[in-house]
Amino acid sequence: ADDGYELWLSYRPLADATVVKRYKAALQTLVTEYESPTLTLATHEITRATAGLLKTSLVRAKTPAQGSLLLGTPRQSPLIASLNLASLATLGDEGFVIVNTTVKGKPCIVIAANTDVGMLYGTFHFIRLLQTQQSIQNLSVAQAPVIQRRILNHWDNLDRTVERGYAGFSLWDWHKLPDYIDPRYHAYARANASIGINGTVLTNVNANAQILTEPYLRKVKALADVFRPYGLKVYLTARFSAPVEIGGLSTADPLDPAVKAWWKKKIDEIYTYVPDFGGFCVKANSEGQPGPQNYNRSHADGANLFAEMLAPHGGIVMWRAFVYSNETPDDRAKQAYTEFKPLDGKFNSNALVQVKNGAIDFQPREPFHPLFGAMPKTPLMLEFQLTQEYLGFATHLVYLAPLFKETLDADTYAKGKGSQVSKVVDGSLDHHTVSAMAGVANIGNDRNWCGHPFGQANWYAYGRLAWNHALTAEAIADEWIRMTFSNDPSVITPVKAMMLSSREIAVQYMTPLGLHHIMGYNHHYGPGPWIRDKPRADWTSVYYHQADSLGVGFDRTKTGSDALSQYAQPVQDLYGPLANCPEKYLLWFHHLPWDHKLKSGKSLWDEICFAYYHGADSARWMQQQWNLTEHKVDDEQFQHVKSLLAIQHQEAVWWRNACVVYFQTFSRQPIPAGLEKPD
Ligand code: GCW
Repeated sequence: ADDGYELWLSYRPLADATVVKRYKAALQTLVTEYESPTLTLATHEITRATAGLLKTSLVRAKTPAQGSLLLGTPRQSPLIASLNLASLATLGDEGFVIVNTTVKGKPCIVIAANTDVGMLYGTFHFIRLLQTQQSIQNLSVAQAPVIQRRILNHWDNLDRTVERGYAGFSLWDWHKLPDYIDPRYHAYARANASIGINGTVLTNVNANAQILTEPYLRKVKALADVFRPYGLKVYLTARFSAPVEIGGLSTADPLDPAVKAWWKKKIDEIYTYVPDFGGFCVKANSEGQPGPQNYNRSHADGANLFAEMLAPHGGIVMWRAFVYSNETPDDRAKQAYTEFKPLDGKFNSNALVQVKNGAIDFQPREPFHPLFGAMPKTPLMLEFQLTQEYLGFATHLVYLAPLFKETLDADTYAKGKGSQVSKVVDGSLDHHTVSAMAGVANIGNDRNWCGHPFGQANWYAYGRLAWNHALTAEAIADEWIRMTFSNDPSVITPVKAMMLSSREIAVQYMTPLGLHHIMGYNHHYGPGPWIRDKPRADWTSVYYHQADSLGVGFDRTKTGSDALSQYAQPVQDLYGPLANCPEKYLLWFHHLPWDHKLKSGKSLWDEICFAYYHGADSARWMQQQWNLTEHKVDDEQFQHVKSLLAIQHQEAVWWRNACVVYFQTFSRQPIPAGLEKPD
């Protein structure tokens, strides 16, 4: 057993003999006509996959024979050029086609693309078809990604600790780089290529300027050289005060000529090490980080400084919109919009504003961030968090694709009905030529990469959705289960049911009905609705739930903080009137009396109790689902997940008890009959 090291690429032998026989007949010869580092990766991958899945080895050839697989680009492969694959014209640098056709009179499966990286993506797609036991006859696949830059953000520090990381230490062994290349760097790049992730920000957004010094740039170059053939570009975080900290200047004012000259020189230097460097991700004037506002300049002034110097090299700057300050007494949910919306149109074309999915902070559930749709002149990135900072770390099983989809599918109404967040982010709504998505990685040096075996599904789902946000959470779960565990329906059915409900279950036992940010102080693990008296009001829980003897919830309507007015009118009409507001967002937007009647006919207090009890019971149901897979999945993984699910259930009960008892001190009502049974 590999205990998860091989991720969704373990290539265990397929069980269905009929399928294997059919695949073997079609896959006897591997045809390539040229050499390149990326083509070598693709041929190794297909060789490894067929050896594992089919226990067969392909014969290498330069011309097709019976049952051939032909890989390449029309530019380098005369056989592929002769096919005149018209669809390639529209598929760009990363798209691919997979077709069954006849080449030189022989039946052949062709994986072709305009670039080798596109061909590598096609190869992984093809392997996925095999892993999930789909037909490889009459294939006519043509795909290209909907988002251009599909990026992981590592909050990894140079001492290898990982901020909000729960899967061990950082993968990047800075001490031994550049000379020692950990084989894991290859495994990491390979996993990303298999799901189309094409960029990685190596360092924490709470940045250390040292990464920009020459010794570190040599290390970064070593990583970039490993990643390049996999189509994976390196990005870094830039600490705004670097000109002062490592440059010896007395200011970091973005409009100061000496500061500009320093950054230009630094950026030019980076490109001598990494000619395809992707650019910078910057957190500025947020949670104590330095930024342009220290010099009375705007976020746009700050972002454009980098954008200008990166543009000649084809780089971008990703300027984060996660800003809030305690000095501003306003609702924290409003602050990003308040600061950024007026800057729309002021950013250079290669400056993207990176916006978290919701306005508070990666909660189990948040309505979409009001900046989406509000800055049509600026390409907005969507930032998801794969590491489960507020969702039970690497201990709780929470499949995040339903959360991602909820945001992507949310309608901003910015240009009328049908203006979903996904269309803002892929650039189609406002006709942007650059688009990007970021996922805060849940990866560390744990043997199984993500700590929880099911954390891998979140890395996987993020990559798949950045490639194609129209995929459903269910389809992605189905693929991942088959690739990771088994094609056996008696495994797929319970595991999929568990995964698809897991996020809703976590919402129920943590923060039902629109409650948010009531986790333990600072670490954000476990319940802490009682948190008060902290250095900042918005670091307490009482700020967010506002419970008192009359009721509970954060009033964000006109009678409260009016954060609702940051949305387009139809969204206001949906969330504002109590009769329309979906109950999942109720206490996000409204402060309501404990006896307020909900759609079920129950009072708010009773419904809160039911949610917490139901959530905790459902965590037990998850254990039962998983138990159905015993002896049908790898035993080590079975035991691992089983132990974690037992903890999750205990902690769901902890959440339930803590929250119900705490809120009861305000509601002063009994727990509804039938729920009080001890657990
Ligand atoms: O979610 C919060 C985290 C911080 C993080 C910050 C951010 C990297 O608690 O640890 O800092 O967001 O996104 O910048």
